[in-house]
Amino acid sequence: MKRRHFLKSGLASSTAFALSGITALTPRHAQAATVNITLRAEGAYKTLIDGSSIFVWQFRDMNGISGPGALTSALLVKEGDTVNVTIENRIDRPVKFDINGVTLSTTLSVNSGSNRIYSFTAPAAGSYMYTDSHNGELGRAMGLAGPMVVMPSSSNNRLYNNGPTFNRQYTLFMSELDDRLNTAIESGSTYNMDDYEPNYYFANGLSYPETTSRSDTLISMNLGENVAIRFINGGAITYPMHFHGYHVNVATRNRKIETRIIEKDTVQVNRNECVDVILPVVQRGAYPLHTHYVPGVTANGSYANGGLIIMSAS
Ligand SMILES: [Cu+2]
Repeated sequence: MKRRHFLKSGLASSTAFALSGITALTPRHAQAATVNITLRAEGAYKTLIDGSSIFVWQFRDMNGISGPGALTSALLVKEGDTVNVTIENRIDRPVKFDINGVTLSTTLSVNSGSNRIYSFTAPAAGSYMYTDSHNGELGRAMGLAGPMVVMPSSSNNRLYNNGPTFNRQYTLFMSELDDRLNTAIESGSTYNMDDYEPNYYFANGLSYPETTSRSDTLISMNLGENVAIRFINGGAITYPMHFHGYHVNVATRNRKIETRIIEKDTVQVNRNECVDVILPVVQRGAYPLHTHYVPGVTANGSYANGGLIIMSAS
């Protein structure tokens, strides 16, 4: 039987995740020149929207500073900061901490059961993603990735120095999982990424309607504001993010400034890509924002779940 064609009937009730989020990521050490962070790479069980419990990998912030939504970690720094990230590897194979666009103090991996410090100077302001580059796509599919937001040195309401201003900002880390992969890894088996066909989808680790119960995945805005939304593709598929009710301007793609500003209602976020947009709030009301990839708004075939959030303007 083709299990992907088996549709569950009815909507499962919302399941609460244990971790609280941070609205618009308050800078963690606004004045500090040195930021020390410890992330533990570990296996954990994630309760999904339909009640199933799935083995995942995650980077967990050992200082207890969780990311937005249900993410267990997120880095928020200011450009120029000295950042020391200690990786404690507690999964069953090596991991290598990496940030696309950032040169780290070492390119060595961390063996299972060991720790290693990766240091860097916080780069130019923008949205980044940290990953495990040792396990590559499989590592990301299992959950070893997270957002890093670098704020400009001179401002707390611009995407970068002299860049577009915003009244509020949201970080939306998009990801998904294929539970067959997770089950295979849990049992010590292997999985061919060619067979990867995800069946659960997340914004900040949450599946709709969970996204409506967290302040950092329920986009709340006021008429006349400009809202910055940072899309970070932490998965292994593309995310065409579709807005109802509004058009947005793409400001940057992987920190590269978009020179031709075009109003869009769908923004393609490719694999390994971070896309920052500015949304001018031109009308009041509540509108969905979701991936246009249809399975992306389901949970194991059940609609409406997954990567769907609500924007609400008053
Ligand atoms: Cu739609």
